[in-house]
Amino acid sequence: MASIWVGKRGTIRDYPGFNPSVDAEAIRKAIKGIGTDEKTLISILTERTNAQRQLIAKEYQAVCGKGTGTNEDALIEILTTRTSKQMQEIGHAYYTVYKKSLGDEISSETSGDFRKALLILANGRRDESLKVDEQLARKDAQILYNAGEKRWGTDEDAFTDILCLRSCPQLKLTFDEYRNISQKDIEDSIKGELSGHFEDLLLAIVRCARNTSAFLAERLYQALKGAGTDEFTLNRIMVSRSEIDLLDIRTEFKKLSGYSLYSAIKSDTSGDYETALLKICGDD
Ligand SMILES: [Ca+2]
Repeated sequence: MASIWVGKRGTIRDYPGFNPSVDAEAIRKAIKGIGTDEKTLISILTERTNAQRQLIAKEYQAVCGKGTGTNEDALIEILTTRTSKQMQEIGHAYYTVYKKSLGDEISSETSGDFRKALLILANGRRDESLKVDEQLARKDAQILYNAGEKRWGTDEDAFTDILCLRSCPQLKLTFDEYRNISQKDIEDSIKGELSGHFEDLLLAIVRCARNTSAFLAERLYQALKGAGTDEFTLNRIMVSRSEIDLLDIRTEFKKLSGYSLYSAIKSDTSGDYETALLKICGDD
């Protein structure tokens, strides 16, 4: 499948770009707690390397073993780390496979401000230009300040509009301006003003705007640490980022944990599963 988003910081070369079907499937699992049957899934993923297919099959088992219910963390992760163009392609893939629009599915499974923000992200409406506008950053920072810290209660829509629509470089500048105006970090204000999954989503957007690879490294760290392994998260990130920025994620992971992703996977997994993951990881 052709994609303009061929990563230069990936570890796997046999398949270019990202696969919207993989993401559509992961979203489906996140929303419904179940996937399609494994055979259908594997056939969707024929462009994938053998190692990747093994992982996806394993992921399917991990999710199906857990039963139903929306996995908000996975939903948040996918919707905050894909580009607008990718989200549009995921939406098409979702419709092709499930005969339902992604927006309708999200609407039926979520609610309130969380739903409103997810729908903007799912529609791929975030500005993707690399140009930044200092005046706009100051204006948005002031709007965020007025919508939260400065008033009693919170104007949630103001947070949603700015955080879901502005480009990542623009947001970074806005967060700097926000600090000047409020003497507070935007993350602290979000924690103080908002709550629940909506808070989690906006915090994820802030972290991704600052450094998506570091955000995903943190997710991997959480998936691997302690007893047991969150295979759904581990596999999803390894497969979906292997052609995009896994080298950067590896670097961030080492910074965060003090040890390599490779060694963490090696000590947490075994057998064919370990071999498949390590192949995707590349090396130390
Ligand atoms: Ca307030």
